[in-house]
Amino acid sequence: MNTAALYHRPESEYAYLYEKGHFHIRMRTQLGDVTRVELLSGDPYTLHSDEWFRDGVAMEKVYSTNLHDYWLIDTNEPTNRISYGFRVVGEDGVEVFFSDQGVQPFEASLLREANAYFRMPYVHEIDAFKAPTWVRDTIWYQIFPERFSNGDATLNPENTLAWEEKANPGRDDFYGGDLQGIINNLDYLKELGINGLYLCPIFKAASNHKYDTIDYYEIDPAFGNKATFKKLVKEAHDRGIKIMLDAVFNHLGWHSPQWQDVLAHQERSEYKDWFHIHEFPVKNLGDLTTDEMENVGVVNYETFAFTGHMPKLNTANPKVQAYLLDIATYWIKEFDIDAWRLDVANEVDHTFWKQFYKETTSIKSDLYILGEIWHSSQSWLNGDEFHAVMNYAYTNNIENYFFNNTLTPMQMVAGLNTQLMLYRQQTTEVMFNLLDSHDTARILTKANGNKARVKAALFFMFTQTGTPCIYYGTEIGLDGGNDPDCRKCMVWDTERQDLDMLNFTKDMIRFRKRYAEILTYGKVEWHDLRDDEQVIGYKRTLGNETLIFYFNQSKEKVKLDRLLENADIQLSINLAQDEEGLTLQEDGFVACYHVKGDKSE
Ligand code: ARE
Repeated sequence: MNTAALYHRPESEYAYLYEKGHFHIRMRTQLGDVTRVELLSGDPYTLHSDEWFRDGVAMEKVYSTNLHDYWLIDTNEPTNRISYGFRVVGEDGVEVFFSDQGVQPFEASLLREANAYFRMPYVHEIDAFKAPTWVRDTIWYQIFPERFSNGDATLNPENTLAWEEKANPGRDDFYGGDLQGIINNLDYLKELGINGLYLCPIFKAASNHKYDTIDYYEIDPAFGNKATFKKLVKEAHDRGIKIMLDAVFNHLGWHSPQWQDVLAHQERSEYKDWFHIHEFPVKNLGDLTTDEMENVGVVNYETFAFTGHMPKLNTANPKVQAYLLDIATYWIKEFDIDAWRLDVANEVDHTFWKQFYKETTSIKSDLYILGEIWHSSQSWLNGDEFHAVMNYAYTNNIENYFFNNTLTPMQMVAGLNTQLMLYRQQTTEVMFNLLDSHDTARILTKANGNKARVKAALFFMFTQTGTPCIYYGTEIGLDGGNDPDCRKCMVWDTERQDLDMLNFTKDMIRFRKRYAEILTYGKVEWHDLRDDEQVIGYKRTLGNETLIFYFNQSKEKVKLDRLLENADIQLSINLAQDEEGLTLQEDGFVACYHVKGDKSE
């Protein structure tokens, strides 16, 4: 047995309170190296008693990656005090005791050694990672406000182009999208089936994307005003749709009064410590073009990326903290928003985010705090900063399998499981799963126009644990390359919408809602990963209900196994019933619903 591969860490994603009475303990072993793991646990104050030596309880091997197997047990200790260790049996028959003191040959005498055990001295519910429960049932829709719908042409900024005037929008184009345009289409969104709306920034800013904030307290005049926004929130809430705004707290915009004051007064500015300025006079880049601004290289003040017009805020400055926290709480208190998406979240200090979490959730206990982080994010997901992140690191595996063909089925599953094992179960349940956004090429373009692959990848994502997001326009067949091409105007002319895709998206969202319980809490079993054929078969099981899925990305049709004989097909593409029974055509998938026991249940 490779004992060096044994891993566990208390008070982490390896040992945490999932919910009252359910303490999750995970243990990691080298892939294929261990046949059995038992948990030996009990109240540390009963260690002397004979009952302590009751047999270990078998843990279940729940996930595997390309390197490790992960074992899980859902346990509980009535006194909330837990000492525990692991009896590990290797494929080679070697038996060890793995505990706080490392690895030793398994000897009964060891078990009486009080300090040998991992400890959860007292499991406090108040310490547990808590995520707002409404998020688990949310299906998100992301809107880039400038390009969704022009509802009030009187607000059009100067040089606004006609809607869809350019097939490929330019970086500095304006098309007049606004909040009224969103209000006008809430019934469209309701009918689509989404119940969460993520709006890219809407506060006053100079650009069409509004990530270069001028005034966080004002709605951008091209988008509308506070009255319109208040109406948008109410109309959305009336339709059961939650609202998430975009907080750009890593930096301010060039035209913000604070930065303009620095440019005017330099070292005498009252805002000089609001930023990271290395030397004065601060370089005035005001006359650069957008492209020049976005590639200024290293200047004498810190910026987002090398974007000169986005000076980085000093969020360690108490005045900046107070300013930003007031903004964060203002839009909750005055407009009843439900969530904040935090821009460039990984480059703002943890100290500030801990304050942010405390202040905002004290006003709205079920606020959803979503960090924009493109990589593994354990440091921000311990329950005192964010509830979740935009789960690019997880969904990249789906993209690499379905679109880029750089992963086999087994490699994709290994990548998904690697990410899943970084977080507590309750975190995974509210992760924001997306396959594209305003920062990436659109999935139809990533799939080189192969709609069947887009449907398969979306459906695959919709059947995983975590809350899925549709980027505006995906449902009607919008394509687009990297930013700014991924920000085309929404197509409202039904003659030019892909209605097949629209109906599929509605069916997929209905499917997700119908089976929300299984798709959130159900056990995952990969029962058919055919690396040589690019076929994936897996099941989600909860209680006596099982969903069975097949995805065939090969160019051959695949005969589906007997599992499907008495299944009700719930949603499928490219599924054929022929003399051999059910076969799945290339680039297809099927979801079937098979209840063990009484079908009428
Ligand atoms: C401009 C250029 C882009 C360029 C970008 C960064 O147009 O081509 O990639 O600068 O140099 C906003 C506008 C963008 C504009 C940007 C700067 O929407 O159009 O882009 O301002 O003017 C990283 C960050 C991530 C950030 C992306 C853009 O980690 O936080 O870069 N995303 C947020 C917003 C953006 C917004 C900003 C930040 C600035 O969502 O819309 O941009 O407020 C890999 C890396 C990621 C990287 C990602 C994308 O996956 O792992 O770290 O994200 O690529 O580049």
